[in-house]
Amino acid sequence: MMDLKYGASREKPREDAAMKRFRGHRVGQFIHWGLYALPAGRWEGKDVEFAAEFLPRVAKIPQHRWEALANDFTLADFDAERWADTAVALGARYMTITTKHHDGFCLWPSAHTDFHMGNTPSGRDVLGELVAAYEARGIDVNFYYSVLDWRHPDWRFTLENDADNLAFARYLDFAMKQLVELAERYPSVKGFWFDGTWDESVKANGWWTWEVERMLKERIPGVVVNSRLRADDFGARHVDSNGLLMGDYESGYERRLPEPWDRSVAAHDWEACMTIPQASWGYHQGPWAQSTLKHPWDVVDMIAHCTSLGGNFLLNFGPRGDGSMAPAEVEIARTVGQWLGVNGEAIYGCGFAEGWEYPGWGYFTQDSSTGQVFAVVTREPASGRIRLELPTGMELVGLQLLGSAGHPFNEHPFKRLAGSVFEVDLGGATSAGPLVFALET
Ligand code: FHN
Repeated sequence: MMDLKYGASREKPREDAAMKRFRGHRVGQFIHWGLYALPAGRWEGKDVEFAAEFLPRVAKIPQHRWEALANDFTLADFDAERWADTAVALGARYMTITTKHHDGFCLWPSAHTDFHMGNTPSGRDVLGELVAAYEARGIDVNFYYSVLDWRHPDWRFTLENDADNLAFARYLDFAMKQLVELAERYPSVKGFWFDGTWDESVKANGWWTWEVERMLKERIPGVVVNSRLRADDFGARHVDSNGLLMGDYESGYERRLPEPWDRSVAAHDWEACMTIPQASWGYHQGPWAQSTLKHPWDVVDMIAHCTSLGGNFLLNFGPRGDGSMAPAEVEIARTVGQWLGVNGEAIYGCGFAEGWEYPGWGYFTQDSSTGQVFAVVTREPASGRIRLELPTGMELVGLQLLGSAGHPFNEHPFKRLAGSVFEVDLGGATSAGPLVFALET
């Protein structure tokens, strides 16, 4: 083991109450909202087929024109309560909101820049309103913060000379002040989700990422911090030079999930984040994004996939420029949430089912407190039958289709094929979306 000053702070996952709470959530709502929601991927009449939040870079928009968007950010249809209702409809247990994205615009009235919500026509503290609305519904709020800042004069991608070093030291000081401000203004925040930390400049300052984590943990007991913040003494990210995870959970799964049979990921906490359209986080009005919205059952599949490997799933929403949620995204939230309303037992508080092999037709999940195992059938075979392979030597005593108490299906649910291998005929089982069975063993 190398002696690292800024490496991982532990070898095993955290087991305190705040971490267990985060782990049990399994389903979260990510929100990307900022000035980019106004042009929504279109500039001077032309659709820019790239993530909407990258519009100022991709369309090479002069800085003064981008900043002028703040005058149009009137919040005409923004209602934090309605956003929080969408999270409830989705069945989300936590929400992660972009306090500042790469363009530097802040959703709270920061004392350290003038590029913030307080200087828009309404002057409202959007972040404060969201924290209040979500917490009133029992939903934890986490803050996304982009360390990368395209607007700040002291930001550097690389550090080529002393002048760069000096400028970047000022930048890190500015970012630290903003983070202290966020922690002090909104002390009920449950987690910080860092982004924009991949550039050489940040990697050369692993000490700062370590210091940020320490500062947040000192100010907010139990706060949960993602691995993406961290770099060690040698610039290794997420995982330090000794192979240990930095931060509290691995946050590298972005618009991708681990292979469903890769049980190695279940050794630590992790979270995958996912867009609803193919590739935009901020609201993109063009057909490029709107024609690729995911089907709710794909989302359910991904939720079960993550749960089966002990990970959380953070589904992104991109509210529109007037502050309203996009109706198509609200609809997806409702359908996924209805499924969770019936089958959430197999998701919330559940994780990796030790000893159960990946079955191909879906996933096994296991309740971390009761030990109850569930089979989530997201890909029903054409045969209408699934092969249930239990850990060797285990007996299947019965099956209960969630949400179907009294359904005749439960009277003839399975037959033995050999040893601990059983077959379940799905014929006759009806449900809105993927079927879930609680297994009695
Ligand atoms: O560039 C960003 C992107 O806009 C979005 O915020 C995602 C969310 O994980 N993170 C970055 C890319 O890694």
